[in-house]
Amino acid sequence: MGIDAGSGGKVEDLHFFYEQVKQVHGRGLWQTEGTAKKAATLPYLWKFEDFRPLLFKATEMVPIELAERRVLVMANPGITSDWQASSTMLANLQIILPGEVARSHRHSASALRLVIEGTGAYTAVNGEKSYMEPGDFVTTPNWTWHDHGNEGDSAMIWLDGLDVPLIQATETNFYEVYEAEQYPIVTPDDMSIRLFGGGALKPSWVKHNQYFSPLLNYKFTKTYETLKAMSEHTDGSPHDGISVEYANPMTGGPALATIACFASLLAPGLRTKAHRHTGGTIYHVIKGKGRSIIQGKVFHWSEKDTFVVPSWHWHEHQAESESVLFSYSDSPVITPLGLYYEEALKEDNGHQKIEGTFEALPVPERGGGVQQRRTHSK
Ligand code: 1HN
Repeated sequence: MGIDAGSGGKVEDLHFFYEQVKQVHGRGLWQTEGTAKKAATLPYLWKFEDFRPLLFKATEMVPIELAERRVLVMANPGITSDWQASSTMLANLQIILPGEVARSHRHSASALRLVIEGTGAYTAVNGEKSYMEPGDFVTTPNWTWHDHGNEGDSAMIWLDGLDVPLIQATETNFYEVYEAEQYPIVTPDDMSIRLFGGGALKPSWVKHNQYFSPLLNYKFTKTYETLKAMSEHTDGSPHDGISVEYANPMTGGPALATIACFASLLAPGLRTKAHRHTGGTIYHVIKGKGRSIIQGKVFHWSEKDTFVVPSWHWHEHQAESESVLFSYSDSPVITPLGLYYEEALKEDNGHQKIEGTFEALPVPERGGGVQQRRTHSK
């Protein structure tokens, strides 16, 4: 970019002037990327079948004590940092073997789990264990102590969603390791489900003035049953099918301070109508097979795959078999600031023109050797 000498002066004078501005760590706004900067998040899809063998390989190669969490991140190739799925969020796959414990820590980032396979493992939050089963949506609110343990007899895998890039951008990222491997159990198992899992019934004596939901585990059996009951007498949203938000039962607000989470049931053969909205959204296929058209490109998905729809990208979904899509979005951050915009596609009966099919991008050479980051001594 750059502006050459206008009517105001000679080219040499202008260069001298720019140099003077540079010397005080300034820039002419017109010289910067500034407002012209384009969004970096690419619509992208990660196949679970590509990651699953690598997760098991990681269990042989990387002891859990070393990794703290045995996690493979799904890195969006449009973003220069090597670990983000979208501009504000992470999407990771975590594996934990029988008998293993992922030690206790806490951070100002909010986290969620969507269980993919296995049973018998728990997440403990501030001393309350919640046992996880496939399809369960589990919350780890910001600044709560949490550890995971697998008391079952098979490996357990789940999707981790976190808002770390957002928290880093606001420079409010704090992280602390607990002094012991596990935070003491101080609450009966699944107490939050007993207290707050009753749908429209909430305990009248409990005060919970927090930004996040007090419910630690939204069981899939209940979510699925609710979606199916709704689907008997309504088509739901033209854009998302029968779609529910995992709400904070005390306020009706989002499950996590910065992340809103949803489950959508798509009937076999259903094709939704395209819309676009601000806020990046990460989708995970709990069940089913189908495709989504994102900004004119077809993304084929099947069970356990994960994909990202960046902010302000047209998208519509088409289910081949009955499908349940889990999704999470940074909308709680942008909505209170007046930055949530939404638009339905008017042309072609609400369907995009198809301009191609998604293919994984080649992996760039990033250089660097094998790195192992950190250990925590016990
Ligand atoms: C974290 O705390 C977990 O608790 C998983 O399981 C992934 C990625 C970045 C930062 C913290 C967990 C994470 C994480």
